[in-house]
Amino acid sequence: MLESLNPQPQDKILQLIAMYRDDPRTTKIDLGVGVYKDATGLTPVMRAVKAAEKKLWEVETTKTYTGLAGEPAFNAALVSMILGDGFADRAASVATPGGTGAIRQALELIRMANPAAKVWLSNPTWPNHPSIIKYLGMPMAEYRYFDIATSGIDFAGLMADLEGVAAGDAVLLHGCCHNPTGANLDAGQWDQVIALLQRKGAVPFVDLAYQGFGDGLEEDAAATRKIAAAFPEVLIAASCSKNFGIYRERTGVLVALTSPDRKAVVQGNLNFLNRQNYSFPPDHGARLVTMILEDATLTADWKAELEEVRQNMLTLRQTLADELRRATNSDRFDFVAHHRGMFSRLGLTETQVNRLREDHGIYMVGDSRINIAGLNARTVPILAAAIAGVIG
Ligand code: PLP
Ligand code: TYF
Repeated sequence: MLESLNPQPQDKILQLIAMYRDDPRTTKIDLGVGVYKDATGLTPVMRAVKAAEKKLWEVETTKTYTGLAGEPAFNAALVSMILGDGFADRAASVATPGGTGAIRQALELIRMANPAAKVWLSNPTWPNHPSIIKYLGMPMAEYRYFDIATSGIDFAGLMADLEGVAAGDAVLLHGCCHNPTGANLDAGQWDQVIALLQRKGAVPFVDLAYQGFGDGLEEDAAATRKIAAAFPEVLIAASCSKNFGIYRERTGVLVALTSPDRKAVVQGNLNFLNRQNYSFPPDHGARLVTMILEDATLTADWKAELEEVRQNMLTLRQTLADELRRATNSDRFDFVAHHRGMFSRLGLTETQVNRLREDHGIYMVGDSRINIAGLNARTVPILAAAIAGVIG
């Protein structure tokens, strides 16, 4: 049986990790996978997470199964963190293994509810989106998103393409901090997208993997909250991997907003999907998040550290934009300071990306996406000089 299997394409982002590891140069710089790193290159366990883990060891009395949907307190805390108050009567939710698990469950829910529904993706988007959709055999379409000339949003292209959305189609939107481009809709553009999708009868499907990494915890949820208020049905796949720094704990949530009288049936279907795929979702990370969000002192400390992380990335963005101005004697890369989140797509060719890796030991994804958090004060000028060299 197994001899009939064919090799699978590898995830290019994860492939880079291995290439970087195998590079013997001590001067190498890793701007690949989206993991936050401090100035010393470490991905620390956040203080509040450590404190919660210590407390959990003391108070945890059982590791018996949790509920199929996870612990209700976690789901409630996340719904409130994402949406604020006022959505509890519309929000069905399940804990999932990370944001990826939430995306997978959301797609399966869409397929179960309406096998003909197309899923619309921004071009470009996180490669796992089309990969999972293809694997599930679902119809898929793209909308223009990124303007290569300005490294901003191709808003006219986006609106023109979304005119093709049919009633009942799901439109995947990055709630904040677009991956891989770093370019994001402004408030006025969100309003126009919402009005268009309302007119089309679309179901918004929000991927929220970086709440707190862009403009702030509340600010980064603003678009999702507007969408939640504007549509009868919304799917939200949220990840705690980045904002709590608990990547390997696999902590996420899928929220399905519906009408209060449909909530129980939708909840039952979410529970069913969890049961089909893995029964109970992972609990450890979810419990840590709940403990942090239910304790005012831990919440305050977590928010303070998350804000340090966000500010650090903003400073790196500004210094990189400044250094690139100096090194290239142009404003070509000023967009780096205006982008938000972990990533910016620099607009380099594949040949230039390869030269940065081969000649300079600088690793970025092939589409020239860099992880801003992979930089520090020492490496920013090195990157800027190397870029100036390969484009010159
Ligand atoms: N969605 C996007 C756009 C991402 O970049 C990621 C990765 O960080 C995720 C979802 C899900 O991440 P995880 O499954 O690690 O929570
Ligand atoms: O885009 C990134 O780098 C992060 C991390 O299969 C990631 O979202 C990358 C690939 C993958 C899972 C997570």
